[in-house]
Amino acid sequence: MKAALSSVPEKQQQDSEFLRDVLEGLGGKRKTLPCKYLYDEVGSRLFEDICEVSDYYLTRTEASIFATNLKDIADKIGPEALLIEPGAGNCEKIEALLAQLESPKGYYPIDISPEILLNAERRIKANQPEMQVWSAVGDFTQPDVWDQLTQLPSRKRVVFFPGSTIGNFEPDKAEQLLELFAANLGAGDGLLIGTDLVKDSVRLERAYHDSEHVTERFNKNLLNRINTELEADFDLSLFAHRAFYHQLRKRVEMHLVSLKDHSVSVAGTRVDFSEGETIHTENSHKYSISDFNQLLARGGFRPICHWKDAAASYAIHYAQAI
Ligand code: AVI
Repeated sequence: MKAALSSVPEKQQQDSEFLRDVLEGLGGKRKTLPCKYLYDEVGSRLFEDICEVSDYYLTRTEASIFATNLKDIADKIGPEALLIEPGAGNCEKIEALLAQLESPKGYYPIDISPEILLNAERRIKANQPEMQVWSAVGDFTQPDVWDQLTQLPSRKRVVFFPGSTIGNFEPDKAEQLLELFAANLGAGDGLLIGTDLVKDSVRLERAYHDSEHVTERFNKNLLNRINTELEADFDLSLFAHRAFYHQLRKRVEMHLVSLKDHSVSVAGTRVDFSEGETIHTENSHKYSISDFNQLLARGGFRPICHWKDAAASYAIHYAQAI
């Protein structure tokens, strides 16, 4: 398995990549920051809080679809499957599914945090001592973290990708990610994936601009992170959180809006903001069932079936690699 903790040169490389991405993003005509940087320790905790707020329906709706259809889902997957979870985090979502499967061959979680994986592995082993767990530390969008899969036994491999994380990828990147999944599966192997469905913009916008202001703190934390890690002097009170649904692009966009003309220093580089100018921090794409089926097909999968909640807010899809 991969090395457990990141070494000093690795950390320096991550820092300089962060600086490069921030200067590049803020130096463009339209300012942007990659959404992956929202998830430092504080940001990850804030995201967990978002999942609990009542306006953010995604997490609890997905959980209820799983709870209602667990047996059906397990039957679709079939016996002796190896489950692979890219971006597994605390592996919480998969536990019930693993317990429901017939003679599972094991679990292959992939995550950038070795500590999180270790804790998750311990918990799974405590609850299901027979379960084989092979953890892979790394970025799941990189082909090398998938390498060890070829040596593992299974009748069928199934990639488990819940949480509507696919929505945070631009459609062309989402297609590439599905292609990467498919490249690590054989024909007939499975993909179980959660997506948020297109719906009325009021409900969508409320989910990303919640009344408890947790998403606002999550978004603004990115500026805090840049201040702390890259010696910048963002004044958080000069930015407002904005989230809106873009009907044409079928995505919720998250921005930080400058409230007045001012300048910020980022590691010695001056960045000018005019009043109303925004930093675009995240996209969350919403799919209809047919749009997502088309994306699956472009990514190398045959859509088999899907499960929805009664209000058709959210879907869990099962597809097979071609
Ligand atoms: C992680 N991801 C699926 C969340 C979403 O809904 O796009 C991230 C998020 N951003 C703001 N709220 C939640």
